[in-house]
Amino acid sequence: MAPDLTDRIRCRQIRRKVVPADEAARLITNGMVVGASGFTPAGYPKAVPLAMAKRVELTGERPVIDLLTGASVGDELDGALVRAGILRKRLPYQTNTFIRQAINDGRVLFVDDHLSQVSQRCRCGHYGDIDVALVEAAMIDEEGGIVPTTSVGNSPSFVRQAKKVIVEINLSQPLDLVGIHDIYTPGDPPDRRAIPILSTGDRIGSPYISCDPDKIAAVVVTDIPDGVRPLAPVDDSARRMASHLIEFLRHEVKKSRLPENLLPLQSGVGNVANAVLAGLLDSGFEGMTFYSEVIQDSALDLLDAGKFTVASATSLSPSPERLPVMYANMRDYRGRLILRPQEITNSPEVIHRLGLIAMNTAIELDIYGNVNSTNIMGSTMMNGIGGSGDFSRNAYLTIFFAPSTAKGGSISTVVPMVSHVDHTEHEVNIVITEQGLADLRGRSPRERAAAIIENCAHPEYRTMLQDYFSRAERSGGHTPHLLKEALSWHLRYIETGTMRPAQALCAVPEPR
Ligand code: 0RQ
Repeated sequence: MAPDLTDRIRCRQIRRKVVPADEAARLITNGMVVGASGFTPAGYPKAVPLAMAKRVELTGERPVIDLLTGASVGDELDGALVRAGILRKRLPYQTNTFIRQAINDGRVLFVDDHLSQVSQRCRCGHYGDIDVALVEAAMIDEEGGIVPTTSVGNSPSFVRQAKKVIVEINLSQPLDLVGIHDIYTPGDPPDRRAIPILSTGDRIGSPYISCDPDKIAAVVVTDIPDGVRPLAPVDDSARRMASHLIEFLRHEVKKSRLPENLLPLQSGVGNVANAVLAGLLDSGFEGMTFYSEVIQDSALDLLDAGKFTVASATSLSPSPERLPVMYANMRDYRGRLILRPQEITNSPEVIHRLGLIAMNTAIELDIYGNVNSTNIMGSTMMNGIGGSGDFSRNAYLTIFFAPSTAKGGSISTVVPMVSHVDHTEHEVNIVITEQGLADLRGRSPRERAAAIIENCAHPEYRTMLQDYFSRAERSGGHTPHLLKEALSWHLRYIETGTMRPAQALCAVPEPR
């Protein structure tokens, strides 16, 4: 029996546009630019992309498109389109194994833009015209207002700019999501005004995305759940990083550089970020707020425990076990949980005004505090810069975490010179590994190197790094380096699969 859609699609005119997914998929044709909802496998369209991939299988007809989203999306979108050979270009962030492979093979072009900037660039035509906005919704109201589901991302601007809109009403997403969103679109230069957010919980917009009903070309009904990702259990390394963080925050409060309830916190995405945030539960800090991008399990725990009084983000991306629990509590979160467009959560203006404590994870960091968040060995794309640049450049305090080694200890994440740079020494204030914390504020490059090597490097690599630094220091310069050797640090891993035998090579002085 067909579901009763009266409470999900309240506009009668739009209810008549419900079609099967394959019919909606036919509206997306070769050469189109598609702007889709979705942010960290939450709130992305599922039925239409699956139908597009199916059409390739059945007919051999293969439209090739450019796909813009909020951030990473689930396999029903990225995975299905890549496997079907439909994607030409993709931005701005991804975490799917198939698309990552295609990007690194050169089969898909990837644009690694800052997440805060995508909406503006879309409105100002930097990506060309948006042909179709494909957005997942919990509900469409009487006037055609689209209520998103578990993420907002760039959807308001995609809907505004697109020639036509396809909506997926997802019945697996609870109607209790209605009222959680706060949709606000800033003006563009030269008519931009201040974004009026003065504290984490301020609501400045409407609970839906405005859309002319005539622009909605099709509505598809589905119940495929968000393909959220499991989170690794909190391990000893993460516990140690969290305890270094908490000790540091307590010290800053004591010195009156932070208020007792801290400043609004931002936390990155992934296992490390989630695990470190978990440490705040028993830290004794109360009355904290969370002004971030993504809400994962630990942020929900802090909200449930009342440690966070309010949490603002653009996406709800808990682990699969936590998803039904979050849905069940959604009504209770109203008033304490706000989902905003990513150009607002990641707005440099708001991040700077609120004075965030930004906490993100690095792939590697160098002895001077430059951070690589994106490219393994300087060339293989992992996920993308995401929002880390938006937060790190504009926060009150910028903190980067990394376990001191990767791949079972065979790689030191502290290196002489990062193989790719996303965040520079100029914005990185604090680095934390399980070994310890280096406070880089007010420190010269030579002072930074000494602190990072001493406090953060793994003991197995510390001597190598000290040896490198002392020889580089003797060769002079403001930021002393032995260029050939700094690069060969990475090359040795490629050649031998481990950095450990590098000890001998390190002893060879750099020709001057
Ligand atoms: O790979 O699982 O195959 O071993 O990288 O590493 O330790 O599980 O860490 O899940 O927290 O992700 C930086 C990628 C960390 C993420 C990054 C390998 C490691 C493992 C993942 P395996 P972990 P996490 C706002 C903030 C950029 C965007 C961002 C990220 C895999 O945090 O994408 O910050 N950040 N956004 O083994 C080789 C090294 C390595 C390495 C780690 N030095 N060399 N492999 N790995 N270091 C949110 C958004 O923007 C949406």
